[in-house]
Amino acid sequence: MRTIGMIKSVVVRSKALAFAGVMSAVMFCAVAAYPARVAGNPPSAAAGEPAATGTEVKIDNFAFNPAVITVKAGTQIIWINKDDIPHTVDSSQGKFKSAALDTDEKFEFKFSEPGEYPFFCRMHPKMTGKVIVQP
Ligand SMILES: [Cu+2]
Repeated sequence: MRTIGMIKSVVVRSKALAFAGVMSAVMFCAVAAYPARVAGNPPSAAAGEPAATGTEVKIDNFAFNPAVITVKAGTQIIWINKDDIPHTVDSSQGKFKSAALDTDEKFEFKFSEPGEYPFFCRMHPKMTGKVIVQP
């Protein structure tokens, strides 16, 4: 029947359009993320300290780096967004919550109590990390 043929072709065309939309969104993200990666500073392993004991967590290329950071109680952690898109830093336990951080914006939180503090980006919940606070 002709009618069915027409409906089918309309459905196929809208699927193709949706696919094209997704592809261009993916490509845009890839392009947007690229300059941030190139501009990223070299890791600062100053004073021969292991990288994971510093107090700065970079947000770059949709990831927290380092993802797990161990500090002494009383340490202030600074997260800095090096991506070209906004991210957040949210405690999984509701202990802290940043605003949306634009490029080069920072969020700071001082960890006074020993324990483990998982966190994530509420815009991209697959972005996760953890602060381990030792006595
Ligand atoms: Cu994010």
